[in-house]
Amino acid sequence: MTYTPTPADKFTFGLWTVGNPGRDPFGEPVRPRYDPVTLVHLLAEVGAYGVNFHDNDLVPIDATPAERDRIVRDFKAALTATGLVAPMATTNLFSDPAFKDGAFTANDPQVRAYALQKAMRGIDLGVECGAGLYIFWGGREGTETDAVRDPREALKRYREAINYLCAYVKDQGYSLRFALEPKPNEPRGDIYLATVGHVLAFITTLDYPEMVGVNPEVAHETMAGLNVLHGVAQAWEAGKLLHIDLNDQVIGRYDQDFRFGSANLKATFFLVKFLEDVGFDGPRQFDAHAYRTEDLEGVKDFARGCIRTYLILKEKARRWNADPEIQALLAEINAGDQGPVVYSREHADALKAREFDRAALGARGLAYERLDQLTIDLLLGVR
Ligand code: GLT
Ligand code: MN
Ligand code: MN
Repeated sequence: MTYTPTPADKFTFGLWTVGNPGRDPFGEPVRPRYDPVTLVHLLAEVGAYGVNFHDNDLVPIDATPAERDRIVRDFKAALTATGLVAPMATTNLFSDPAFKDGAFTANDPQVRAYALQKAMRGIDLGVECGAGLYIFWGGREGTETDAVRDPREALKRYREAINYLCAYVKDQGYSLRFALEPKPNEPRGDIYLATVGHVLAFITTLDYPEMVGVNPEVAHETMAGLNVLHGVAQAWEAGKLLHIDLNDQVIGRYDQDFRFGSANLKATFFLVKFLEDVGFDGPRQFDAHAYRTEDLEGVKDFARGCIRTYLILKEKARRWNADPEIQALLAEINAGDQGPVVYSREHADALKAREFDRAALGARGLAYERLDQLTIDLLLGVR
């Protein structure tokens, strides 16, 4: 196998990922900042299908209108030259000091208004570059102390902002959907809408829920100590999985944004298997960055590694699904399943009267150890 990506894989990267200069809270950048055109060419070189961006990854926050137009023209020319697409865009509502208390949820109404203005301009920019999806990651929407804001007020403001922006998109006639990206903490002490579950519930309270879905990130759910796959599956089942951020993270650590699959191989395998089994056809964005030890070649190694690991695990998933021993075990595990249980008075009466051999149910071995070891053998390449 060569594990060569194709456009149908829809592998994308943010400009901020391969463009990450390796700054951290304790250290200065270790790599130069490359311009968007250079990064588009780098992504084409490593086999990506698309590139995503924040408004200010592309256009600096203090650019003049003429500079903006030139930058957008050059970026679009780079897309044409490389054949890359820009399926997703987002707003940077977290870097500028104006957003130190949040953007849509900030206590200062001027900050909230500025955030809406910036988001509308970002949406215009995204649409101009061909994006069909717009992400909201509320990095600064949170607190260090709950003395400053009632969380209900924060949710009310968040809702107001998303409703406003949905109405803006409709009014402009854009064909654009939103995806909210949860994260439990960092850079705030606590961030509102902490997990996929919080976001799914919040969406049902919006004016245009059909326009809004979730963008789960592997690292963010893992930071919350959760099973990413379970959140992703629930989003999928609700028809809300519009996009996914793939990376890796060790539970209990700082926000690591590691190369996809580099920390939790088995969890990563089951995630890839899920996305492939259900036929998820949204972009698979690698939202990660290279180790701080890397130069530009190392950044390419990082990007190629994300893609390669995905494709290897996709092939492993195909083999898992075709493995006779694994499938026989699954058939055995699920033998006796008689389909959905539907309520009727008769069914309930019969069920209440039925005798169960509780001891036998509890005594039966389920062979899950064998099934898991077969999975491990397959992942370790001895099967
Ligand atoms: C930032 C964050 C990511 C978000 C990006 C979109 S920005 O890098 O860590 O998880 O997806 O705003
Ligand atoms: Mn992300
Ligand atoms: Mn992240």
